[in-house]
Amino acid sequence: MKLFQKKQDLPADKAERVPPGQYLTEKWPVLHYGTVPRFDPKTWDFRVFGAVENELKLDWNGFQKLDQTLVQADMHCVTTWSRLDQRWEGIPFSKIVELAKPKPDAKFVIAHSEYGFTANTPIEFCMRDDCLIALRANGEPLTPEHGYPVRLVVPRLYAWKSAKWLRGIEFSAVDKPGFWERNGYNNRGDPWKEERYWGDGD
Ligand SMILES: Nc1nc2c(c(=O)[nH]1)N[C@H]1C(S)=C(S)[C@@H](COP(=O)(O)O)O[C@H]1N2
Ligand SMILES: [Mo]
Repeated sequence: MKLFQKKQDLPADKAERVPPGQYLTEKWPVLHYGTVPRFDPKTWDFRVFGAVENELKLDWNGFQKLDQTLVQADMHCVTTWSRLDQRWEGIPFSKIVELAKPKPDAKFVIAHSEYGFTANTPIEFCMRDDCLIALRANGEPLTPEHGYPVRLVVPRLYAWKSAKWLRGIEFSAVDKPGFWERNGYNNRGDPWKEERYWGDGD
């Protein structure tokens, strides 16, 4: 098996799942800015805040006890690799919505991760049933490089929105461009529209 496969070399059922300008990879590359944070279950907490009826603050035990789901989804990185059929397990985003009750003016979801990393996403991409806060990937707990203990997964957008080492979710009426969005990446990042960098699709 080649590590990277071009779209024209794939069977039709796979080729149609690869967005324009992307290659398929069998391995799972690691991509992020900065160093991998250490996880301490005693001090870790998860906050849901902003434009919500019920702010939440959960410790590691409380977070793990939330009902979990399994999502199979493709993953597309703006650096042009795509992986098909990742199997994610974790808390469905709808569970966060059910508990926190975003207000009607909440139009954006801001993911907050370790070291102040943030990523902004229009709320409609998080409201789809394939969005979750993952604890496991492909049958195993997330590895430290892939976001342990938890990461956001927004399959419909480029993977930079899928914030690793997630510590909180903010609902917001106003958009707040995140780390990559302030550093040249597109504010929305729909792979099917090739919204890769500033100016694409404007
Ligand atoms: N906290 C944090 N999460 C992050 C990033 C980052 O720099 N910091 N990079 C993103 C980018 S650019 C990509 S492509 C994906 C890659 O996920 P992976 O390393 O699990 O493949 O993580 C995203 N999540
Ligand atoms: Mo990326």
